[in-house]
Amino acid sequence: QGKEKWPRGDETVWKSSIPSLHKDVPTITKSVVNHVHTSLARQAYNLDDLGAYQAAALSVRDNLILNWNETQMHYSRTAPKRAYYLSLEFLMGRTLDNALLNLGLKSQYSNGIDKLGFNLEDIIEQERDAGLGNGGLGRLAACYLDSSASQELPVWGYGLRYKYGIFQQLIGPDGSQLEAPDPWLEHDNPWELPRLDVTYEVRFYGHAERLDNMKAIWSGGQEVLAMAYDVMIPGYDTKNTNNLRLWESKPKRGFDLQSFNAGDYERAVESSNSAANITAVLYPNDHTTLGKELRLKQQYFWTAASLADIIRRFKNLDKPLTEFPDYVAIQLNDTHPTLAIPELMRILIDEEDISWDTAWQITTNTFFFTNHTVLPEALEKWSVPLMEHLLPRHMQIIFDIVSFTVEKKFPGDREKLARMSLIEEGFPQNVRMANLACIGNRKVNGVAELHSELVRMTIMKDFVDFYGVSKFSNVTNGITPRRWLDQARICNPSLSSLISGTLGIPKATFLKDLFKLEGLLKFADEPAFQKKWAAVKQSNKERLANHVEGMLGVRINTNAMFDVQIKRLHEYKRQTLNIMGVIHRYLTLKAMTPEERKKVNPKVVFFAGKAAPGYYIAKLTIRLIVNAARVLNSDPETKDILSLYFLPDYSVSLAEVLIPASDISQHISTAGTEASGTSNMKFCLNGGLLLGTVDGANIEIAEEVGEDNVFFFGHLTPAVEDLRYQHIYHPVPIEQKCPALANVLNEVSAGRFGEGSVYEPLLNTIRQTDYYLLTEDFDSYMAALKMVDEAYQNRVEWIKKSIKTTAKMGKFSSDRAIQDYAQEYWNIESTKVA
Ligand code: B1H
Repeated sequence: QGKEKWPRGDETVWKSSIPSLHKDVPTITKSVVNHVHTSLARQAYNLDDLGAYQAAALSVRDNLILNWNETQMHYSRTAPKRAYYLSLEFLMGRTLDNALLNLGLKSQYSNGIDKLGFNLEDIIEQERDAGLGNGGLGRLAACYLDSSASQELPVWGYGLRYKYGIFQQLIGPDGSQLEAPDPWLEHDNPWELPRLDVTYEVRFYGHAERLDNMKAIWSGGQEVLAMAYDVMIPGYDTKNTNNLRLWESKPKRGFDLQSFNAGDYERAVESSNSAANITAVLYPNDHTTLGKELRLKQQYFWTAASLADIIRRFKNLDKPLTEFPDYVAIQLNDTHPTLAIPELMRILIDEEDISWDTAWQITTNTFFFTNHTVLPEALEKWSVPLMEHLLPRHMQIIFDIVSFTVEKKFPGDREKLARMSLIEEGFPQNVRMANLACIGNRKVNGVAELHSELVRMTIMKDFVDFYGVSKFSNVTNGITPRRWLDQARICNPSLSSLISGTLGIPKATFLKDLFKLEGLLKFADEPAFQKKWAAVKQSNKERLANHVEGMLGVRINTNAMFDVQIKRLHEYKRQTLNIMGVIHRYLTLKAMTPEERKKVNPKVVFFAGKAAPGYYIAKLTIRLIVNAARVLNSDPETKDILSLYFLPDYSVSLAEVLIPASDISQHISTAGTEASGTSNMKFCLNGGLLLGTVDGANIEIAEEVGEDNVFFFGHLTPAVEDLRYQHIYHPVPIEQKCPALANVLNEVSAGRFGEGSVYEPLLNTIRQTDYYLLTEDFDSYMAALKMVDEAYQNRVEWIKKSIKTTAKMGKFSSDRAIQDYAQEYWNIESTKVA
């Protein structure tokens, strides 16, 4: 087919018919109206905001497609080495605003939409978030795609097209979290292109018969189809537009003909339902593994389809497979895609007739592995019987990997072998995915300096001895300044315009080189600049207040300090510590005279975040926050100086309103538990100060902005293990250890915030083992909060800290992070589309 002459027909007709970008206002309005009339089959008289959004989105999409086409053509022609980012989660959020900013067409579209009688900011709000992820890990993947495209790097993402993304969170009458399905595709999704012609067959179950030469034949079982959907990823200020390919599962045939002919219609559609189920829903269990067969099916389905696609593209180059690693680098985002390792081995050995050693050579030179957590409950293990049942050939290959690698090197050392083995002994045996990921990769990295050190010292210690330390390194996470600085400020005067005006450089300059923000340092002491800086923060607080009013129907005091903790609910992140601190503050205020209370600076505390549906303790924490909020916000003595809000259904687009409005944000994980954190960077980039523990990327943020510009508290990582040991073997009653916290627990228990007995299981986690060390850190936490209060009293000093914080965020651009990966790991280069 490729050898045919093209275009077919009359070349001049083709050439003169190629569409061009909608760039100027008349062209834009024309294309929007065109989509209203044709794509939507509507007209001016029956167009609402949703319809206007859809038409505008389709018009912007036209532009993206043209750039996307050119980019892909350019990559095919120049055949550069490419990198692929395999992630089970891409937490993209909304697209319209981001696409307009990256295309540099926001003001043109705003004018055009205005002319048609709509308001761009309003129609932007019509878009549903693409919530195909749980939290930081998924949002990181989205930031990395933006940075790859913006830096003109040939990078594609591969993921799953879940029909339902992260669940919608509702708050029930008793204050508990309720879950509802996320209907993100209900209004159709203009940002994806179904590729009916890009499909692969993926096999499950069946049997694997070994032949000689280490080969085998895998046959039988169930076959399902993977179909591609392409999502265009526009770079900022460049034509380069990369691709995110998401797979949907489909039955190979509509229904099973044999059962159908036998008159058993239910059975006939059963198998097609089971195929469609694979990509039905995102697993919402951040940081825990359930060992569920459907999840393993998701992982294999996705890695098999992605690898087949990557290999097909490589084969177009007409190179021998031994050169595969020269043209392909594959980054594994956590252990979720680890099956790609035995899958590539299977393809090379069974289908391509390559020897085991050469296949292993190719495989281990292709993959790179990022670890995102050292928490034991998050380290994936799959039971050997389940693997044997679902993926019999892969299980054989994993056993072969064991005998050809680790066992060959340490035939004697049984203990070391047991620790390093891919197989954990037990009933049943388990496959340790982190060990497999480590052995099958060129490089392993953690996501912040401390975390990478912990990876080397704990979960990968034996492998460091085995391979040498150079295989293990660090790439500190980053965030895209396009979404998290430029776009997060949709109101005027926006922070990015203020920065651009002050530095006298165009926005694009510092949005592409975030270190340029350092230029702000010399304005930090200028009263006029401080005033403007404070005005931006104030207007963002007003915007948040309006948003909350729309959401909850309450009016927030925007003269108060805004204190924000927004992230997944988890014991290690210690939202419980925060809420206990808030209650302590409340009790302290209640004990004051009215005169004393008048001197207190008002404060509003915000929480937002989802709990995994089965995570009982995390859900109790939400319930306590919501019920405490009801008490605090209706107490006439204190509500003007302390109020509390739990904002339901936290999402990327809610974060975009919350983050720019914060004065102080909290990142208070037990030391050594939060691998990096990325919202900490987003808050600081927006001039919010940080209250946190000495953990994850907090440490590197403090290194950049200086310790006097952050509020640190709590025990350090090396102390944690010993403290836990003390709690188990030499427990001290909480009344003795931390009377202030004991008092708070007693008040909760006594029913001050609704039926006390409900909270007992939560309170007992603190009273008993206190694994996350709340009793150890509470006093220093309260001391840190006091320092925050004092610092906020001196507003000018606070504003200076805020300016200095933003100025020093250069390091945390995901552009820096992605350059690290591109240069140190993938060995790929930028290639600009002319
Ligand atoms: C992070 C996860 C995670 N680490 C399992 N690990 C999941 C693990 O569905 N699962 O099975 C989902 C997510 N997520 C986060 O990654 C870290 O906790 C953050 O500290 C870090 O900033 C983020 C990005 O590296």
